[in-house]
Amino acid sequence: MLDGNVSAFVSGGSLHLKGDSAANEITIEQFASRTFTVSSRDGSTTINGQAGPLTFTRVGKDLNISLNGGDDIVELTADDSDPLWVVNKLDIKTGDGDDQVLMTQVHALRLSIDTGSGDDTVNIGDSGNTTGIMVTKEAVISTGGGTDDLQIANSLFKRTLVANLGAGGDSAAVQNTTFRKTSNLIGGSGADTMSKQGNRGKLKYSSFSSVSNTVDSSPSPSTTEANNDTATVARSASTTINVASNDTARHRHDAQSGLDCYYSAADQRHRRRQCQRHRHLHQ
Ligand SMILES: [Ca+2]
Ligand SMILES: [Ca+2]
Ligand SMILES: [Ca+2]
Repeated sequence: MLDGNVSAFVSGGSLHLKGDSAANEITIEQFASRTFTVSSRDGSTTINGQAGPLTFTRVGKDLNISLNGGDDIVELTADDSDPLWVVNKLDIKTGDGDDQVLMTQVHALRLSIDTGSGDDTVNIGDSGNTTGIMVTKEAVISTGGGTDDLQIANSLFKRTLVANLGAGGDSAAVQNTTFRKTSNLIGGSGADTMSKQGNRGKLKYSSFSSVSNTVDSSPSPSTTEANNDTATVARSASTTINVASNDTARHRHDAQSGLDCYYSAADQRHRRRQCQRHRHLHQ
């Protein structure tokens, strides 16, 4: 099958999700304590050979996600009033390919994200539109080679975060996030850019060629073509996005004017559902 299969099983109290070499796209939600529901994000990725969603109970330890090659997408999402809790370690490896790791309203004891090679995106806190993650102990993020984009917003790291963007001309944006212990953001080789705004605590950064004290909330109009691009428009911002057939466009929710979002056909099914949840949340 084009978008492959993710095998899922609980072992020793941990939920393991293992992708194949195809572009696996999954969403993980939690509707009861220690229980995770895994669904296909694109309608074609299967879970244990089934269309899904599938629910796994008694997950008292780790959430262990390894998606292997292909342009994978994994999203962990919940509502403000009821965050998604990982009792022990949230461990995500997305391997080769241009991957996306998306998180909103997540709590974890420990965090490890490794997106491997390729032009990867890690977006925690939906570009500042929602709460991101609270990590009680150590957090490590590595985006490896390729032109990566790391966004962290509205999050709390009770101990250290070490984030390394690896080789390539990467970008990072950190906003409204608290670091209780001295944390490190490392640009690595290549011409990397960083923007930061509204953070608390100590965040050291190194190997960035450009640092801004403002997270750009009104990006200039962008044109995305040819590759598997991702364009993100901040809240209340106005822009024009030209979306080619294989791209993902996301126009952000505007809390003042009400719901205003549209998405490319590639993941329209899931995105429409998420918009409805946001609408409900803000009413
Ligand atoms: Ca894969
Ligand atoms: Ca990758
Ligand atoms: Ca990189």
